[in-house]
Amino acid sequence: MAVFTRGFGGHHPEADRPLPPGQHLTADFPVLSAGPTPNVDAARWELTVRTESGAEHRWDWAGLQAMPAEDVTVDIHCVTRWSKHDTRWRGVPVDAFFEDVETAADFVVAHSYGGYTTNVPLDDLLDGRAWVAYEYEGDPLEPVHGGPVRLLVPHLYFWKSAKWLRGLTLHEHDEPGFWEQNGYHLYGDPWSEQRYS
Ligand SMILES: Nc1nc2c(c(=O)[nH]1)N[C@H]1C(S)=C(S)[C@@H](COP(=O)(O)O)O[C@H]1N2
Ligand SMILES: [Mo]
Repeated sequence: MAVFTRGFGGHHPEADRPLPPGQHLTADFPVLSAGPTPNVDAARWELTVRTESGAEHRWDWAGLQAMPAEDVTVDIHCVTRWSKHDTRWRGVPVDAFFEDVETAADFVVAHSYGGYTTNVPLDDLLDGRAWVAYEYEGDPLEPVHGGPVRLLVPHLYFWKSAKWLRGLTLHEHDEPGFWEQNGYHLYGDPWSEQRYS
């Protein structure tokens, strides 16, 4: 029986891991915000999920902390062409916020404190592919990076990961958000370079 060894003895995480086309790796964590950083106190933070029929489901900071969180390590890809490997976050899978939500809608708009919006198909937020995140690299999420709470959707360009998350609204049709209304792609898959529409 043959014995197979994985790789060739060395571990080359940066060199071996493919990047989406047109991206380069960065070691730092750039801040990209379309406006000023809103001052969102965890004590007054709320997340509202609103269905197409107007039903609302609401969580506050204590409610969020009581939900089962995960530590996740993911790669992120900004449409401005930087990517970052192995970013570590703590957050609650978005699935948990939809457990008691009755909806026939297929699309979500994420709303932020400060007014930013971005659209994502509901399926892309479920099955453990997206998180409501509140820690980065073991520390509370910094305000400039979306603290106290941001959406994390690492498989899409990072503009979909709404900082200062305050709401997820359900829609029967795909409603373009802030950048999508300004020429960015409705979906934003980095692997097929869906940068602009
Ligand atoms: N509320 C809000 N969320 C946002 C943005 C923003 O301007 N406002 N910018 C988006 C863009 S274009 C990117 S690349 C990432 C940047 O996140 P970072 O500043 O933590 O790197 O946040 C996304 N989420
Ligand atoms: Mo971005």
